[in-house]
Amino acid sequence: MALLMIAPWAPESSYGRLWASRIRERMPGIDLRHYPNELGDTAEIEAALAWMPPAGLLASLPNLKLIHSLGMGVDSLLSDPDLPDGVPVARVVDDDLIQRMSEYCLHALLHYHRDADKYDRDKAAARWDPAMAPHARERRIGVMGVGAIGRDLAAKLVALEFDVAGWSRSPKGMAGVESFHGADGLEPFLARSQYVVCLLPLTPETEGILNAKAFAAMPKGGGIVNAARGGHVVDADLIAALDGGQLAFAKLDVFRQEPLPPEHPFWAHPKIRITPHNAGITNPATAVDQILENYRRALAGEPILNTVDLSRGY
Ligand code: NDP
Ligand code: OXD
Repeated sequence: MALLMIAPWAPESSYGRLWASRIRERMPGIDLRHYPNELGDTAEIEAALAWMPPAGLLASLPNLKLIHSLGMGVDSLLSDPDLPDGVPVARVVDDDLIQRMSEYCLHALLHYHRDADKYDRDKAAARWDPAMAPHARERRIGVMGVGAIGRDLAAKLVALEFDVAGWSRSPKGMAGVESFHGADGLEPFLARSQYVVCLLPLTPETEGILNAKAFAAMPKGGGIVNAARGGHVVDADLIAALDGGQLAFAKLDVFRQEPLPPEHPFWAHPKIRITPHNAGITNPATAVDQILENYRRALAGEPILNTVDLSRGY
């Protein structure tokens, strides 16, 4: 029995070595193989730990009992048209990663809430021009997706006294957070949210959800933070909303194509801030135990933790 790691980073990179050393430390004697060089006999592979696997690869492993995402998102696994039937798909749900994601979003939101770009411009012009920022309770923030990450972010925003709403598929009862849900709840949610943070999974229902219609529904002069997936944003609609003044800013961590190509107009856009999909990088030190617990469960035929509902896509 073997665990196959299918990852876009090289096993000899520092991140690759961190994963391998942590896995071997926590499960001595494990037959850990890296795709493609150590694939070996595919019949011996009983679990795959994957991020962006080549389409069809998982289906070529005849004795697979578990497909485990290397991160919280699973879109790069579920987009495989040949995803094998009947094999559970699990994801990482890790407090370390959740904290990093909330921190990223808070940093972005506070940046705009306190008008940090103005003070950068003022510094460049040696201009001393203090202005009073609105109180947090006058700032209406909308969190799209209040699952593991969005719920944590919303609670932290409430603790800072922001006026917070969440949008999800099912209604929520979070203290201090106005709950909107379903297709009918989207427009009123957007209409009350000056700043919108996207923390949705990428599914056929959420693809392109941040589009011209959504931006037009938001109050003029607001902005978005997208730390979920690039496929949530319609790029041309975002640029038009920024250029036309409907939106004042966008902070983007994720893109339809990653790395973001040098010729992409987002790079040079003055109202867009970019980070290279590092809002929350899975930390092997904290995530490996739950992955190996699932590996043990798969081998023992026990129920798997943090499984994905394939019909919902998350
Ligand atoms: P969860 O699965 O825990 O939560 C998803 C939330 O989205 C839920 O509240 C769910 O509603 C809601 N949702 C899903 N589909 C819809 C829909 N059609 N309409 C309305 N609401 C919907 O996800 P996580 O919080 O764990 O992660 C969210 C995403 O963050 C990941 O899928 C990944 O893409 C991204 N991510 C990005 C990282 C980065 O570094 N940039 C790092 C980690 C994650 P309900 O509660 O009703 O089910
Ligand atoms: C994730 C990510 O989904 O890093 O975990 O994007």
